Amino acid sequence: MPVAFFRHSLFSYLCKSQRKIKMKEISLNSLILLSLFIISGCTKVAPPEPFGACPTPQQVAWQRMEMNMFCHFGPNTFSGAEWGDGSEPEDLFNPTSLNCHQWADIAHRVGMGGIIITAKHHDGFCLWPSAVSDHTVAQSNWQGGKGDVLRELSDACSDEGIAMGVYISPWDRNAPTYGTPQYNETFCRTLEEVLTQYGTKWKDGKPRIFEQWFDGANGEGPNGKRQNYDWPLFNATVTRLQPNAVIFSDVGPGCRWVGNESGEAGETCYSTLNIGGFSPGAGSPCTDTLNRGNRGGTHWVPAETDVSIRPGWFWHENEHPKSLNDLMRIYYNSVGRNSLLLLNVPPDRRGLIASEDSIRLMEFRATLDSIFSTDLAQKARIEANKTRGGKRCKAFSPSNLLNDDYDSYWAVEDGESTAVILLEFNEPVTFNRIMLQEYIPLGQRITKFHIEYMDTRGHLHDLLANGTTIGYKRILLVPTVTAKDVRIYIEGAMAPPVLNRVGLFMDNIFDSEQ
Ligand code: FUL
Repeated sequence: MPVAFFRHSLFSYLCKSQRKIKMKEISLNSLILLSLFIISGCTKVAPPEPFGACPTPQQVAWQRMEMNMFCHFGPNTFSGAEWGDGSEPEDLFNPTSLNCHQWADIAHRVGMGGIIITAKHHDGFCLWPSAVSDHTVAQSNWQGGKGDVLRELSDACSDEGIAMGVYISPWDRNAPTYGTPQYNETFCRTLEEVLTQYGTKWKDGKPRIFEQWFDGANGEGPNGKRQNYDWPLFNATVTRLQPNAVIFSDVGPGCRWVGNESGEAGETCYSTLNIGGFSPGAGSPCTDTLNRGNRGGTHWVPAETDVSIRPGWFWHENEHPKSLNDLMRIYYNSVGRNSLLLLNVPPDRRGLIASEDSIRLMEFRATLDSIFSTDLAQKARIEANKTRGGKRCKAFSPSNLLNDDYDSYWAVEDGESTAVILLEFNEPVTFNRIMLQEYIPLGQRITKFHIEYMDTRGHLHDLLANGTTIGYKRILLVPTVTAKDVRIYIEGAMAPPVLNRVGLFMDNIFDSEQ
């Protein structure tokens, strides 16, 4: 309802009422309420309806974590392999000074909200004393067979306030029943053990797992057979035991593989995916689809970019962490493209993150802080040519794009699919990064945008052409410019655009040519 009409009808209601009721009968309270109603101008304007497949609150919380740490750790750390064949002697696993607090502390300092550990990789070795396997820490000499990596990580995550997730590979090159229907049952018992005993302790004393990581790999087991995985049973088991866990696989249901291991989400990246007829592993959609998602797809299955800080997933003696520039590229190509970054930082044979990795991570954090702690958009006067409820409607005002309240956003009227946002500056600002965020609890909507700016001499220039998706967060790398104003043209959307943040930043460090 247009504000003018709304205000007019309120006024006439007031006048009519005044005729009927004597002034003294109207309580002071109701007068105050009515005045507030008139001043706000849009108290009754409903928020936009959610559009299409939308995230669960758990998926929103997960996406807002932005970066998590992956820890590949197990017999491969000691053998130098990437894929153990399951015949490794248990004694091979022998970290000399395991300290999961060090992992959690590093994750915390780098701004990662969670750690996902390879509780069981393809070699089948369990990092906890599993009752359904005889290939575990309990059969090793490490800590006299009394050690439990998952317990230590659960305690460390609880102490440091870090969420804990688990990678549990269905492919098991050690399990004797692998390749028979019985294995699916055994695998569920494995899940049950982990998902009931481990995780970050919450106030209610119960351990929580924030993400269950399912690898779709399906090779041969010890008897040369492949397994027919019962994915519905596996997923139902996770959901029953850890209802808040986001389940990762090639096709979700909680989040999806981004389609490569090089740290690159699609420039166009939808969080929605058509999952009908697909399954994890060989039955998944092609990697290009995983990379980009499906426009208006049937399910909310956002992309997770898993990539290692080192060449391998596991720690290897002669490998070293990637450069700071590479980490920045990965950040822009994942978090900056509507994806969560799951950065693997493999502990070494001591059971510690090597200092060269932790130093690189601290440099990475310092660089992110130096770029993103000064938002030049904060200096702008902001306007939009359209606002839901009209210009005076505070609830959906473009000024919401400049605050840090996640749940306040700018929106337009139903039926609209285009709009222009203008940021004007008293003093010109110099920047080369533009950040945009859609308010994803209401779905992903924007499909096309471009950006222009006015230089200090009053000339208009294209800054970015052919923008497609935004999603939870989009960070656009543009040439360094000095602008008197910035104009964001939303040219296409599947439903009325809803944005909750606009930011402008200057990055003097990352070199895209390197
Ligand atoms: C893959 C595995 O085969 C790799 O070893 C690694 O764990 C990676 C994250 O997932 O599918």
